[in-house]
This record gives sequence, C-alpha cells and structure tokens, in this order.
Amino acid sequence: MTAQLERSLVIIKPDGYRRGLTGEVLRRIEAKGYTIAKLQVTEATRDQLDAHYAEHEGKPFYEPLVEFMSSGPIVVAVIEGNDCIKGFRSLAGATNPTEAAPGSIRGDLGRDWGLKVQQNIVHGSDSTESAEREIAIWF
Ligand code: RTP
Ligand code: MG
Repeated sequence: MTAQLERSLVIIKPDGYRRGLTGEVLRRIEAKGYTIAKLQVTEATRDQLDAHYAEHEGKPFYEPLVEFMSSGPIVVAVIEGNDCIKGFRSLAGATNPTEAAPGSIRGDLGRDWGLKVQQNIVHGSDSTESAEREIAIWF
C-alpha cells in the first residue's frame, strides 16, 4: 500500500503535562519524522471532553476519565506525516501502560494503572474520521 499523508490529533494528558513530559513526547514525534502543524496548551472544557470522548459515554470509566482530563493543563497538537495515525498509536503503545511495549511512550514512561486507569500520558486519533472530528473540537 502507498503511504498516505495524514493528520492526527495528539493530546498530552494532564499526567504527562504535570510530569514535564511534553518535550519528550514532542521530541519522539519529531524524531519519527512527523511535523507538528498545530500546538497549544489549554484546559479542556466539559463540552470539549464530552465531544471528544462521545464513543465512551456511559462506560464505567467515563466520568473518572473526564474528571482526570479536567485536572490540569493539557497540550493539544495536530501532527502530520505519512501514515501518522497508525504510526503515532505505535509510538504511544498499548492503552494500559503496564502492557505497553518498551520503546513506546506509555511503555517507557507510563506507570502501572492501579486505580488510575486513565493516566496513560497521551491520546492519539484512531482513524482518519476520528482525526478530522477531533481536530474540529480542539482547533
Ligand atoms: P486514547 O483514546 O486516549 O488514545 O487511548 P486508546 O485509544 O488507547 O484507549 P480508548 O479505549 O479510546 O480509551 C480512552 C481512554 O480512556 C481511558 N480508559 N480507561 N478500562 C478503563 O478503565 C479504561 N479504558 C480506557 C484511558 O485513558 C484511555 O486512553
Ligand atoms: Mg481512543
């Protein structure tokens, strides 16, 4: 398959920002060869989070997730590059940091979920449709 030039929406979650991992995450994105097209530090509103996580509404982890995502500043970025949606999810690693492969952001820097299942440092869009939908929420 020919590579597709894509955009993905990346969020450095409050745990990543608080722990001073913004530079490390952006470094890995750039080292992979992706371009940072848009970048902002912000605090998420409830409306933005309800829209962003609409697919998870009603799940047991939804309210704790929204609460966590509101717990401090986040960094929101649009990245660009060939197949960067799948590529960034590969850089991020598995959702659960305990299971994420060494070498990935969550595998190298994430902590055991424990009771704080949502603290996995980054978000990345999971499809081109999600990416465009999410970019419109944040930019
Ligand atoms: P993300 O959307 O943040 O890039 O992560 P993902 O695709 O790997 O995970 P997803 O299934 O979309 O879940 C979104 C976020 O919700 C929290 N979560 N908690 N079982 C749980 O308690 C649970 N499952 C998911 C995580 O913060 C996850 O990244
Ligand atoms: Mg997801």
